[in-house]
Amino acid sequence: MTERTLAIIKPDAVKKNAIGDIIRRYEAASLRPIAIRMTRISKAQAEGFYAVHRQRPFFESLTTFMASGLVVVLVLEGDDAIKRHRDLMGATDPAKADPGTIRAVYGTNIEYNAVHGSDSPDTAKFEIGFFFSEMELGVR
Ligand code: IDP
Ligand code: MG
Repeated sequence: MTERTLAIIKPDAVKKNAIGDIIRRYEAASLRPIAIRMTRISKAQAEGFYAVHRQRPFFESLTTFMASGLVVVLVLEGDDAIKRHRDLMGATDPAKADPGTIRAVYGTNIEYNAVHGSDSPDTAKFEIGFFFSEMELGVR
């Protein structure tokens, strides 16, 4: 089934000059970018985006990290996009991610792990709407 998912190339991966290679990996996997923006997320926006994690011990550090530099946010569309994107990303902890996955290649540690991907259809809907308007998504 064709799905949409939200991807973020996090500040650590942007600083590693990995934007091009990461987007190439999406396209090679037939996860087509249908909306894309380079931006800087404020601390408050990061707190809203990661609200589900607000009770976690890493919340403060994670939201500071996400607001620490430029990010690239994208909507990817493709067959079974949510799960296939997660597979391409690899496990949350780059040390445990399968070899060749984006996090294995570009992640530094469990927090600075290069990329974000929605984890369910409901999450994808919330996360896409967080960054992109109906008009930007429009007819694709
Ligand atoms: P996910 O990004 O693989 O879906 P989540 O559990 O949703 O992982 O966590 C969101 C983000 O929070 C992770 O991508 C990572 O940046 C950070 N994070 C997750 N677990 C830890 C931890 O144990 N320590 C520090 N940061 C963490
Ligand atoms: Mg998650």
